[in-house]
Amino acid sequence: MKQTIDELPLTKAVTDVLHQLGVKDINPAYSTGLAWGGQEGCTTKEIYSPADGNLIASVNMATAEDYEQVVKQAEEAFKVWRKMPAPKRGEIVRQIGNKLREHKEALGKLVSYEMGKILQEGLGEVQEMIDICDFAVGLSRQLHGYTMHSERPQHRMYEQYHPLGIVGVISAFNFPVAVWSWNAMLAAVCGDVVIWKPSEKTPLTAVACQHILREVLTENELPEGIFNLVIGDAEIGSLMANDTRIPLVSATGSTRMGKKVGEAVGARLGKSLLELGGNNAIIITEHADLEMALRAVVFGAVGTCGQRCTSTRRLIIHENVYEQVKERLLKIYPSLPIGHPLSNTTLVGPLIDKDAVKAFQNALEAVQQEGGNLLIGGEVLEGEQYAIGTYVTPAIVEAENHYHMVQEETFAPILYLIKYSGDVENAIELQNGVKQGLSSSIFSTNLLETEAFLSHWGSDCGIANVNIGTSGAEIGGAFGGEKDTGGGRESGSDAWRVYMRRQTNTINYGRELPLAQGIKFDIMD
Ligand code: UN1
Repeated sequence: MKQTIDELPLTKAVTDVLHQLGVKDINPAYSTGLAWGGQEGCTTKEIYSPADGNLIASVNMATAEDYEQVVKQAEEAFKVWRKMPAPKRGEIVRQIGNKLREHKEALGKLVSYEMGKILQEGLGEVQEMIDICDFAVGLSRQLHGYTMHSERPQHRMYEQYHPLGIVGVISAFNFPVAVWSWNAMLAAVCGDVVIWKPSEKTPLTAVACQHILREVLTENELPEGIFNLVIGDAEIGSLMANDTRIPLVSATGSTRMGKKVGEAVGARLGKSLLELGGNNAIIITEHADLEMALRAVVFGAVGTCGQRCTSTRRLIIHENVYEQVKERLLKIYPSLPIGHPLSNTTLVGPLIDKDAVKAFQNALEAVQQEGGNLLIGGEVLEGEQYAIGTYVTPAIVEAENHYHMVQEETFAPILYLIKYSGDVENAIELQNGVKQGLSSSIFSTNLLETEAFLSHWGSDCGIANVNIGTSGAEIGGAFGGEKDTGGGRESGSDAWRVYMRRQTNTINYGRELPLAQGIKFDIMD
């Protein structure tokens, strides 16, 4: 009988997973889909798990020459891929979705072990990949534009969407594979080829995905260069941002990184799709179902150890229920099981690395200096199980919205409690009173409050939810946000349009050549 993860020592389970997913002790710097490559003598980076500090495997880092090889291959592949009918490209994506289903358990475990999110969330991340594949398959039979009526007789107007070319995808450590798939699967059905630069902190899950893709590419006798992977540092990201051969760069990560990418891509008039920092709030009004709200708050604040861009960072609570909410949270937080992310009982895993722990501690120190009141948490756990130094206790701080630290996105489990009085408009003002604009939500059973929150003077975020937390969006909706979040939209709805170029076509099926706007321009000869 097969042993489950609970019966196996956790590290042994991971060894099996690496084997199943084709991750070697040392992995090459790039892949063009079928072949792997990289220069001799390049730098090698060792990847350690934030869960237990063990070396998982190493990767070679790509050089500028490696990058060049990949771009050349991608350019060639685009010429072939764009000619394949979109539903046929969809068929390839369907097969990728099926392979992901086969490898869901293994890839989910690797995501969990390399990134540190708990297994349930690792599996959820792979499920998002499967879901976007399904979405993209259906989309491959649509990719539709409008038709318009011409003012001229016997004329027809319509618009169509054509593939763009190479799409560069720069992804972050916190969703090491799902965000790439949102971009790559849509881009693929749109007829684009993709070059993926994963986070330097989590390249092994990317290597695993590349092996999964490779099976599909081989079975379908597809050429090199459709799905490419380049493992490298910020230098590779900068090459992509400045490269005129890459018409669209999609980048997920910090606002600081996004501004650099956006500036470089903008300077060459390329397109960028930016999905950057969030500073997401949940409003709890006096009409909220508090038990429901609390579940959403805790998942939003401590899920992924506060390292989702949609994590709940601020809780804006009406003064009439403030003490009650605070008391309940102070009861729940000490009971949260913190531990190895692959253990079935854990709800809070580690932070990604010690730098993140430092940032967590620094933020807590700074906010207290500003007047914040640390109610619970903020410790770095010690002892054999936590020896690696990446485990922290999630913190709750009473604070004011204008504090410098509250205005910042600290990628860690810190929840700021902010009190409001009066009506919901005051809460909305606080919610909107930050630079970022990704996700937001309100808990209330009062229609007047919830509709105000959703109105044109309500939440200014890309995502606004009612009686649902800020994190855990489904792939069917467009995902992204306003202001410092970068304005890009990925994933569902009509986000696919950014991966294509738009063309307006006017066709004359008559024997006259009337000009638009009634202009007369008769040539006498
Ligand atoms: C991210 O953190 O970059 O809504 C993406 C969510 C997930 C995606 C988060 N579906 O929390």
